[in-house]
Amino acid sequence: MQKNVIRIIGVPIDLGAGRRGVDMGPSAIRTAGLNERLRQLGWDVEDFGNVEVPVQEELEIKDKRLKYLPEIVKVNEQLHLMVSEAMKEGVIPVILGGDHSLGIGSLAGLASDGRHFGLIWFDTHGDYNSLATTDSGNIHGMPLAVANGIGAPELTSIGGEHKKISEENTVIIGAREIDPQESEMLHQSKITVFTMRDIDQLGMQEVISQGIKIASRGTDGIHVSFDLDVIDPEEAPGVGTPVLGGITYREAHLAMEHLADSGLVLSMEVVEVNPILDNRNKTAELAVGLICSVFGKRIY
Ligand code: B3U
Ligand code: MN
Ligand code: MN
Repeated sequence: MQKNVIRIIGVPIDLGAGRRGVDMGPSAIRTAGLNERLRQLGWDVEDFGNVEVPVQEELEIKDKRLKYLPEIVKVNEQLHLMVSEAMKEGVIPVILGGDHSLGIGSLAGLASDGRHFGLIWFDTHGDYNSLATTDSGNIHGMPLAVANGIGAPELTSIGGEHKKISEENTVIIGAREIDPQESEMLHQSKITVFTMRDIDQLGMQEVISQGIKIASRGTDGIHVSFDLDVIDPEEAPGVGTPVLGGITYREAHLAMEHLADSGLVLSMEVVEVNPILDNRNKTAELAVGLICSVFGKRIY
């Protein structure tokens, strides 16, 4: 077990998203100084570079209801192997996106070797669509469903036929835009959803405390999947899908600090940073700050 090692894995993919640009996310996050900042916190950082992703201009969409399916399968098979390897070696994978379709591979990698992890999914969206419910055909709207065994078999079978998450230990935080059928599917599951309304009523302090309790009950630790679009576009303009009414910079950091205090974080991904829409790399810098808060940065 190498307890003090963080392994960076970039996934420059935007094939799962409706809009171009989040493929530049890993580069923007690295440019914002991630590796150096983590080293200053005392971590050994090894950067494994990027998973290879084909260029969108060279591809054609074969199925409009599952856009770029074969390519997304290939990328996620790679990512699954890299995350699985990192976990085996006892290092902490930090995955830089890229669109949220990469969650399919990261969760499959985490679930390898029978690992039983809790999941906290920060997102405006439910990411719980499938072929039966998607309007867009964009696979970044599907990873949570896929991880729960719902969706195209090419996707659900990555890393094996089993479900990759335990619904009882899965929590969405910050939801404010869920499609009607997606909402029905989520209600039928045992996934806990804390919407923006819940955060307004209870406060982030209470929501993250409950979230950590749910995600840690009987599990080996917690994976943090952070879609930057959960933060209000005022503070995080550079995201794939900006939606008004998100969590604040301060609420996001508070949540990350509680996760750090829990000592339970196994791994993390930050996704949907879109440098094209960003303001002087502000959103990528915010992403770096959040990762540092999870991995031990203290104000005082
Ligand atoms: N639920 C919609 C929109 C969406 C999901 N994730 C993002 N957007 N970023 C869909 O396309 O499935
Ligand atoms: Mn997402
Ligand atoms: Mn989202």
